[in-house]
Amino acid sequence: MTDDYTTTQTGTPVASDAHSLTAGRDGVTALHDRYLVEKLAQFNRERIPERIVHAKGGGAFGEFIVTGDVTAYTKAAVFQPGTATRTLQRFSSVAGEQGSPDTWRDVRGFSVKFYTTEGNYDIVGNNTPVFFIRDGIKFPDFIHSQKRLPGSGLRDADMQWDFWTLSPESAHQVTYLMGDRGLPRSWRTMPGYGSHTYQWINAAGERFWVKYHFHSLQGNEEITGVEAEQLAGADADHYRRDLYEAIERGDFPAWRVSVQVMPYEDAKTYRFNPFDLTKVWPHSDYPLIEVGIHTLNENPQNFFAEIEQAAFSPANTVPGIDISPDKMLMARVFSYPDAQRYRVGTNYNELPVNRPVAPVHNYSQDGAARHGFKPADAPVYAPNSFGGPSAQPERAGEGSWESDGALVRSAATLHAEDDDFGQAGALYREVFDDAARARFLDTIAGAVGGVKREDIRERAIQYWTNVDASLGRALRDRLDSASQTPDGAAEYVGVAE
Ligand code: HDE
Repeated sequence: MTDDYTTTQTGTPVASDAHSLTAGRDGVTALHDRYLVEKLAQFNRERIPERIVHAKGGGAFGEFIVTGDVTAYTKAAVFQPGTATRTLQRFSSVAGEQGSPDTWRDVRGFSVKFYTTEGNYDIVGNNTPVFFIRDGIKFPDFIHSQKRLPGSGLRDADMQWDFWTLSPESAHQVTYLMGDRGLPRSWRTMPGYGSHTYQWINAAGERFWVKYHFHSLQGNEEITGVEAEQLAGADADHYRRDLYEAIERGDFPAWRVSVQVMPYEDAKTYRFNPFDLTKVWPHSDYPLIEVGIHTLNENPQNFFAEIEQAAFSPANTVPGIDISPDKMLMARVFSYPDAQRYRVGTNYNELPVNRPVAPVHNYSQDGAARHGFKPADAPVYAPNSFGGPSAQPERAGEGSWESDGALVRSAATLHAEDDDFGQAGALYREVFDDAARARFLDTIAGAVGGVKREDIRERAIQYWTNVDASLGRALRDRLDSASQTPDGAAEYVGVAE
């Protein structure tokens, strides 16, 4: 007899790994076979709900080392010169389910958790600097349009393009998505962005607006639509495997982290709304300032415990860092902890992967699966006369901003150059080269070619005409010539899916 014997969940040795208890060899199975019942019941509960977005992903642990000096802008301990902080990063696709191929064209999630001495700090961004919408109230509609039809369970070009063309603020992000950025070669060879504008507060209490950029030290590399489709069939886990294997062989991927910093007062008079998530800030106005290097150097030991149950949230800020008046960001700080209470459970922050290295002092207690507790004589309410924790505002280092105070539902802003198509057109004309523009036309012709309803297809042509008039004409020509060949539409692959 060895010490490596099978037990029930409560530690009792079991009689068999392979044979249920039956009344005779052909008789009925005994319900009182406790191990059989426990084994089947536990198995039925192995899955937790997948993330409603960003379900398919992978990740690793790492280290962030500050190489620059941004003390003039933030007092956050994690960004003080020379500081090294352990991190967790998760990459993901947005629309596909857990088993979906990594190389379907999509935006990629780029989430980093910093286990700082002042609490967990999460940057939950994407590999694009902008987003499809600018008000969180539209997010469920947007995601529904990118997922599946309720009846057939199929993805559908009509609903994707219907939503996008009725939401013209999506043009900049759709230009990224349909361009090369939509198909990275690997997670290691793509950039990351905090995307939103965040707030930094320095030791003197001065406030700044910042945007985060992560530039891959491996360089940016993309794949073609054809390669992506081959990979989707040959290895649905291409990105997950690539990251895991690189770290196993000691080839640690790294990113240079920089920020653009806007003085607090500039926001009021900047030519467009600097809190609009559909816009980038030109580097000529706000150049990049290096903060540090982020390196991934340790694979998870257990994918479920450490990646599936990882809970990233833009609500996890630390002293010296706060949010901004971006409506999307304000919706997100509610939504993520809410999703995690549902998906992982009320006490998700007690799990090792989510637990901060900073001490936790507060009056929250109980709830499903709670295992941490305080001494029996610790006070359970505040204020109290028994020495429990009390809030210290000077330690919290919160930010703030002025608002006019009136409650409204409005898209209006006071900035001169707020529009939907300008930056999308600049991306197409000034950032893409000729070859990228040609690939882009192929991609949108394929995607719009999959739209069945004539009015939606027409709106899609108008949408791209608004981005760039010559692009709109070229798209119309391509779609017209495709519809003249009997099976022309079949030439186009549904690349948006
Ligand atoms: Fe998310 N998003 N999101 N999102 N998102 C989630 O959180 C949500 C948005 C992003 O690696 C969910 O725990 C709303 C922008 C990433 O685990 C959920 C809005 C950006 C991840 C959620 C947005 C993102 C998520 C799903 C509109 C980039 C994966 C389960 C206001 C700047 C995090 C969960 C990981 C995940 C909500 C928009 C990135 C439902 C309401 C913009 C990388 O809470």
